[in-house]
Order: sequence, then C-alpha cells, then structure tokens
Amino acid sequence: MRAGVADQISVIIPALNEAESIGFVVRSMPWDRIAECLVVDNGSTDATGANAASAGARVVTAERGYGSACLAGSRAALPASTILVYLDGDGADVIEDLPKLVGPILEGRADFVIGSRIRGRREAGSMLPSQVFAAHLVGRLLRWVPSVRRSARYTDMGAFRAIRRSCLEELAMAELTYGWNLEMQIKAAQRGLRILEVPVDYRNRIGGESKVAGNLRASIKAGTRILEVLFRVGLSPKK
Ligand SMILES: Nc1nc2c(ncn2[C@@H]2O[C@H](COP(=O)(O)OP(=O)(O)OP(=O)(O)O)[C@@H](O)[C@H]2O)c(=O)[nH]1
Ligand SMILES: [Mg+2]
Repeated sequence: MRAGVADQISVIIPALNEAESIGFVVRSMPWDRIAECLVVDNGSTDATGANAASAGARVVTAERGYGSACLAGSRAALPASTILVYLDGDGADVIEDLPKLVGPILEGRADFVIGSRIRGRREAGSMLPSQVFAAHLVGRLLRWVPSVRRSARYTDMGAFRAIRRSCLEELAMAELTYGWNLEMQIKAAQRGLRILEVPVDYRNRIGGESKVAGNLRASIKAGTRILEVLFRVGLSPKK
C-alpha cells in the first residue's frame, strides 16, 4: 500500500473514556503511511485526550455523540487529506487491516470500503451474539433498499472503514449518534459510489468499558436509532 502523490490519509478515531486503550491504538498507527491520526474526544472524564496526544495523535473536541465525533473529525482533517479512515478507540479494530481498506481507493477501484467483522476472523467474545444477529438482520433488511441492492452487499455496520473525502462530503452526513455508520452505507449506495466490503479481523476491547454493545440501555438506544435510520434514510429518495 502506498499513497500516491495526490493521496493522503487521515485516520479518525471517536473516543469516549478510552484512556486504557487509546495510547496503544494511536501508537500502532502505520505512521509512514498516514498523514495524521485524529482522536475526537467529546467529553471524556478520564485521560483519553492526554494519552492520545502523548501517543502522537491530534486531539479535537466535538459535541456529544458518536456521529458528532466522526463528523467533527472529518471536518478537522488536514485540508490535503483525500482519504478518511474511521476506527474505534478501544483497540478492537486491527490496524494491520488498513491496506485492505485503503488499497482499493488508492488503486482507483472503489470510493468507499467497509470492513466486515462478520466475514473476518473474530476473537472469541469480541462480538456479542446480539451484535452478530443485528448485523445479519440489518444486512438482510438492506437488501430491500433498491439503491443498496443494486450497488452493495453489506454484512456489517462496523466502524472500520475508508472513504474518499470528496465522496463523504457529497453524502451530507447528518446522524450525530450511532446511526452514523449505517447512514454512510445507505447514502453511499444512493449516491452510486463504488462500494466494496472486505473481511477484517476483530478483537476484544483492550480495557475500559463498553459504551454500546455491553450496555443494555445503550444497545437498545443504538438499535432503535439504527432501525430508524434504516427506514428513514433507506426509504427516502436520493437528494
Ligand atoms: N467521541 C465519542 N466517542 C464515542 C462515543 N460513544 C462511543 N464512542 C467511541 O466509539 C467507539 C465504539 O464504542 P464501544 O463502546 O467500543 O462500542 P462497541 O464496540 O459496540 O462495544 P464493545 O464491544 O464493548 O467494544 C469507541 O471508541 C468509543 O470510545 C461518543 O459519544 N463520543
Ligand atoms: Mg468497541
């Protein structure tokens, strides 16, 4: 994987109270291949921001919410960056898979590449059965969305993904919570982007507490939001 003269990669990591893992995640970045690593910390009460900065990240802040953090990171990326990569700050995504995500974009074969944990190798316990079920269910429901059926076969809604920045800007992302990932997937299909899904590995979080999957209230809230996005964005005509 080699970024062309014209291509620069910004890695964006939303992180809320991930002090135990964020240092490891930032230090494992392939620094010779990326232009920067941005950690978006919106309201951590621990040392997430300080640990990220001392590991070499640029730390920015945002309004509360997962999507809000992703959006703020996208806007704060270096002006010269043409490819944006997103991953979680808990150490669950495997950065060694980065070339699989950015390679097809650098080669001009894709505009949006999403990692599928369902199709990849998962460490035992890294995804709860409820998460695997939700990914399958949403994947099946998405087949009923005509634009998605035509251009993509999604099996997951994982965070680890890469997109051409100019394409992301066309999507006019608006979901400021956990609907962000799915909104990107549906709108990418509606816009006719060249979409690729590739298997990625997935581990247990390194430390700290789950904000979503391992928290019943948060999972219900996130699940409701995801379904709402599926129907509202999926059924809306392309703007
Ligand atoms: N900036 C920001 N980051 C968030 C917010 N909520 C979650 N995150 C981050 O988003 C990522 C995903 O959250 P997780 O708690 O790992 O959710 P999960 O992967 O479903 O749950 P686990 O299986 O326990 O890892 C992590 O890096 C969180 O720190 C938020 O409101 N703001
Ligand atoms: Mg996680």
